[in-house]
Amino acid sequence: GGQQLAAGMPFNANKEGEHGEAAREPQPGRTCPVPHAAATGSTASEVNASSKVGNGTPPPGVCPAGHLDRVRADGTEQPLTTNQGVPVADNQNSLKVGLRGPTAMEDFILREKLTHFDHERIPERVVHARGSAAHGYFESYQDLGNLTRATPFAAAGKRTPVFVRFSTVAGERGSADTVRDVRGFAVKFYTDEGNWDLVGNNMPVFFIQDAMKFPDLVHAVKPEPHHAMPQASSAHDTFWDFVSLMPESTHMLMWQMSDRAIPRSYRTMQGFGVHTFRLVNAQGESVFCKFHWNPVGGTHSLVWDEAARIVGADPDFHRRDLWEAIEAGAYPEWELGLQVFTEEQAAGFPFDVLDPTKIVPEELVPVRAVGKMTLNRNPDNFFAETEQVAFCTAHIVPGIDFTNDPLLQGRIHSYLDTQISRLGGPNFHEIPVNAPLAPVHNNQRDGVHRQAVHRGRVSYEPNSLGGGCPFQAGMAGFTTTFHQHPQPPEDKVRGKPELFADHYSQAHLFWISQTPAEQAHIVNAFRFELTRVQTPAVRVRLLSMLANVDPILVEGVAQGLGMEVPQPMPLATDAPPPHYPPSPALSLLARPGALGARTRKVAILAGHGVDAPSLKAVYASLLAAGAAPRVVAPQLGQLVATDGSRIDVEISIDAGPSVLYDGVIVADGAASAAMLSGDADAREFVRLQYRHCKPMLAVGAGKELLTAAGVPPALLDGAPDPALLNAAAGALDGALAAFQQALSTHRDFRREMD
Ligand code: HDD
Repeated sequence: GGQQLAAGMPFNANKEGEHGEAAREPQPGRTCPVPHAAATGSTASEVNASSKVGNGTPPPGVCPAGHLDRVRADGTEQPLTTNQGVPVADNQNSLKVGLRGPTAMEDFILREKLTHFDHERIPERVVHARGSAAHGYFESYQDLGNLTRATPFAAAGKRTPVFVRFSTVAGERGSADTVRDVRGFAVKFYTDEGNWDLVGNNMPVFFIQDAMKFPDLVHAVKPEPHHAMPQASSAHDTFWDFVSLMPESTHMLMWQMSDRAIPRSYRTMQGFGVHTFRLVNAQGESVFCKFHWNPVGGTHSLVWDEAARIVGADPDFHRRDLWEAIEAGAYPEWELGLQVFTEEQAAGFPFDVLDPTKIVPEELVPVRAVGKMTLNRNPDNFFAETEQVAFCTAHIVPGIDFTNDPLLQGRIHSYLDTQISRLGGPNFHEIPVNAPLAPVHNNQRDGVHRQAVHRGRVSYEPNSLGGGCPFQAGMAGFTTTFHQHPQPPEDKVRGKPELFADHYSQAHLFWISQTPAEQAHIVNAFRFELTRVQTPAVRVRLLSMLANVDPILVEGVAQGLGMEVPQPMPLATDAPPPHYPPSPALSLLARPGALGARTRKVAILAGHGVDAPSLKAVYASLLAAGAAPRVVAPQLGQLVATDGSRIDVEISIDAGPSVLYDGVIVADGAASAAMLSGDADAREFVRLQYRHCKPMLAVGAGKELLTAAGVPPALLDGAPDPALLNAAAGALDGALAAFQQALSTHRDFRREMD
């Protein structure tokens, strides 16, 4: 069966034991012992599969989230109290006038408890309500002082604590993780000179060019207002009605209909700052910059059928993946890449760098890796940290500056503003997870739930009674002041620059940069979404937009809808469109990553009469490679092997269906194979693994299940599918190596294109 954690070892050494959770071993004399699988010897199925990966040893250096220590609460061995600290002797019964009488008004204990409970919820985020977060640090590879004076880049090896929240956009707080959607990728750097929030997405462009359209976009994509459907989905009329009237959204739609919108994991998606920003050095010199987060684990996605099934099988799929990887010590990592270019270079580009619907192709400006972010500590409390964290694009630090991108300009207002209703007032910066590590001194005062206790009678500036303090940072030799980059003044105007009107060239660039399998997925996604659209005219209009992107794309989509390709939508500009050569970096397959087999979930399907030695060898080999194997069988309990030994089943097929695994190994043993072949759920399991292009390995007799599931026998016998393997139990080594190799590339779409 599964390996268990050494008793008493915390899951993650970056996070000390918690009341009721990580107190793995009851201390002598404890009055509230906590049961735990490892400590109590309960079945392996209660232990997270991924707890088998890594040992949770933290890297040296920054202790993430150490600044939250002062507010961490721990009830271990403490008596229950009211919020006023008054001991509570009876937490079961309200105070009544006689055993069968009414409750006394004076029962302040009951009333306090109910009142607090009644107000437990706060408004969810107006977008990006569903999310998961973790602590970690950013480490700079070098001193970037020539480009920026921002302190995270001040020296090679310098570490800056971060808190990162990933999210979907459209769904409500409790919606499923694997829906087709853009993912938020928001990073809060607690820098020496204040908090810097890089509030990005997993796609480098956006739907709209001007913040003026953001409320319209969100109203269109959110559930329709009359019946509040559909949840967490863009596949409905109002979304496609809006975007089909907004040709500037075309490029983003290509990304959103691609596999980027159904990532395998938060750990395997890129992040982008989207806008062009500025870097400013200590001399006040500035360059333009685009921010990229590249996952060390590579970019991997789900396939649509799988994503849709995971919504049911595990709505917390991404949340769980992130949590488990960190608990297991397999810390997710991203390299920060910069595309740096000058204002003069930008003037020569065939697009406007202030237009957030455009990328700067990597062929034009290479991405330079400047540091690495590591997430190595899960939050202690979801509400206190993940829910209350407030990211604001306005939060920049000396060395980073805005540009005039009209979408960014609107965001600078919106994020700060929204927190005031979401978090209940203007003091949200005092909530521990939001509070900067840098000291805060100013004359802002009061407001709901003010925490700071300001001393003295001076709360204005200039003052002489307070010695002029706090003084402007530019005075007294302070160099840490924030300089706005100078811009020449122009007349006020509502409008857009001419280059913003090229809506299709980069959509075409994206299309021609995809592999055939990725192109097929894009066509299918458009078909799916537009089939859900009830209004034919909206479909026609959207097709007329796609007709400007690529003929093969629009024909594929039209065919799936049973429609003719309409006339292309009139262009918004007469200027000849720029021509872009394909950009291989835009394909997900360009980044297989360095994860190898680590943290990949592998099902080992087995039944009674399984061959124990080869199953154990497979299990040990996967564990050694850092993968997370699980023995999956038709039902829980123990399997009796051919040699009479017993093997723990870790999860049943119905509780751990195929879509939750990155690959499958069917164990050897004639009786086991026969049992599984006769089981409809087992057949469906391998059929889906096959269809979802996942690595499969049949050991010895296990091949029978693959055949019974309909895997073409010709493919099984030496045909060229490197992810479809079978091997005799005695000759496993080569097959296991090939299986792990296949795991590292995640899935093989050639099977799908066959
Ligand atoms: Fe936004 C949340 C990313 C355009 C207004 N946005 C939010 C979050 C992310 C993004 C990741 C969640 C942060 C978290 O985890 O708490 N948003 C983007 C990106 C955009 C973008 C990459 C385009 C490049 N957003 C955008 C515009 C506006 C907003 C144009 C308004 C003018 N976004 C908001 C918001 C939210 C938000 C309403 C909701 C909750 C919050 O801010 O804190 O203010």
